[in-house]
Amino acid sequence: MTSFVVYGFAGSTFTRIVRMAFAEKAVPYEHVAVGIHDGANRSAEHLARHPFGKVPALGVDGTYVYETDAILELLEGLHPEPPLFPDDVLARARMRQWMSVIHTYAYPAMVSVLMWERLLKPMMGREPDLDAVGGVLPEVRRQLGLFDEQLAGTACLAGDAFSAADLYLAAVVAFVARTPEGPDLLAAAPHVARWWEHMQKRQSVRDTALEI
Ligand SMILES: N[C@@H](CCC(=O)N[C@@H](CS)C(=O)NCC(=O)O)C(=O)O
Repeated sequence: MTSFVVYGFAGSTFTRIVRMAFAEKAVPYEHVAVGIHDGANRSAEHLARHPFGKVPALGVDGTYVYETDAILELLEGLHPEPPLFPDDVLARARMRQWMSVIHTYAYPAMVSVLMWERLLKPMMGREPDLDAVGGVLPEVRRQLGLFDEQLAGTACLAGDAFSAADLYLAAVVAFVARTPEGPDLLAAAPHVARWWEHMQKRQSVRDTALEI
């Protein structure tokens, strides 16, 4: 049987996506902590797993796969049940669209700015940059509005079937919801709020929840 090792840390958005995917499929894996705030991601040991110094990386039978999207592809191929990638061609394209949107646009706004300023800096005893927060909020609202439009018509992000796109969105909305602005942001995106209520009941989301 294939053995898996997930290298990353609990607070990492992308590591959480991979861990949720393993949990959804009930596939066992070893989790090896690699932090980014202590520079462990830049160590020679980790660069051998992920030459760009990011987490997660996946160890699989003596080799490494990196980039969350690629890791999910591998997992889906080896463990197709329950599916995280829809069979329907349009739904699969929609899933890829939202995964890319979250990676490319939502993560920088919602995690790199809003979460960093509002959750992480205060946790480290540092003052948030409120100008940066104010500057990013219109874009966060706009993006939540796009997810809301999609979720107004479908139960899940890529359609009515649960998919990897829901894991991507869960990993960023989990942070947004915990910011001081979170309740107002979610009140303005009621379909996202309803979806998030459901998502929080999933075992994969509960098992990977952060204790911050
Ligand atoms: N493209 C990567 C992104 C991974 C990523 O950005 N991970 C963050 C943590 S959530 C990281 O490693 N940051 C460390 C850094 O940028 O130095 C993927 O899809 O896995």
